[in-house]
Amino acid sequence: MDINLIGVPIFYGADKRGPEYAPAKLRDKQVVSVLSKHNHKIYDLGNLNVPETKEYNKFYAHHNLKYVQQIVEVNTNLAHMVYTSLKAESFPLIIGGDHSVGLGSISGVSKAYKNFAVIWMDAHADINTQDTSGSGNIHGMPLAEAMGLGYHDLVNVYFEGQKVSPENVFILGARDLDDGEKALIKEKNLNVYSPEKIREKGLENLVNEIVQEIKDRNIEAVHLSFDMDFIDSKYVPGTGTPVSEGMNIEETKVLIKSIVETKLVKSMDLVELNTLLDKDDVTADLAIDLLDWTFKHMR
Ligand code: DIR
Ligand code: MN
Ligand code: MN
Ligand code: MN
Repeated sequence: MDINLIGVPIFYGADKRGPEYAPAKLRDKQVVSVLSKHNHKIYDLGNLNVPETKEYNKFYAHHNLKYVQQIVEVNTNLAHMVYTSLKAESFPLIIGGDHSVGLGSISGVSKAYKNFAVIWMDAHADINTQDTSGSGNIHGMPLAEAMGLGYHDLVNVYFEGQKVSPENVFILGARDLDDGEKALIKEKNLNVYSPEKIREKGLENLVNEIVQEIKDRNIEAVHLSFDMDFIDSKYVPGTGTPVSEGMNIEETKVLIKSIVETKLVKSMDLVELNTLLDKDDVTADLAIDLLDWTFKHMR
């Protein structure tokens, strides 16, 4: 497979320094040769430009959306990179950065595929809007914007309107939800599976169930968006908002393997590796290990 590696060194969505160093860290750790082992051809497209801004401009456009203009600009460019990669029959692998990049990735996928699903592996649901967010951090909002909910400039990134329909979104691992997010899950009847629910169903069973649903709907592609905080906080010191009660590394690998083996995954984000918070590179090494595992099972 041809893989386009796209680095997005952004921290604006998290409003906490650290995730912007993840692309360089993973390249230092030889991400390109690790992925090449599995008979893939890796094209490292480098990093997207992230515009500089002053911290006092944080709320320039909206009082509860930090750095919204910069995030719109980066995601517009990212969306086009993802779209052109898919058109060239390459696999876009997006290395964040914080999870605000999920909006650009999904937007690019949305232009390439009419009928696709998103599997969002995260301790959070990332479905806040400017009206429900307690933090104003846009990394807690990308899935809502991709579903057409939230601030106009974010909802209309790359092209106008909704990028993915709510029934095609599957959120795995969520265990830290804000009140507004809980209300939206009810209202839209979103597919959200906590670690507890995943274990109860059985890991492979759950993936089979999701795959059955998406095959019934003639879905042609799956975008996999992986937030490092999906994994239990005791294994991931190097992430901005760690949450306990998550799945362990083995469980995570079982899930990823069964998702990837469906052959439906055509694009992926790996986000929220915070190198400044990391301890002895354990989270960076884990990210490399997970990418190695993911692309070993990708055919
Ligand atoms: C929280 C945290 N729900 C927020 N979200 C995070 O700020 O909206 N997402 N950390 O990954
Ligand atoms: Mn996230
Ligand atoms: Mn998260
Ligand atoms: Mn919050």
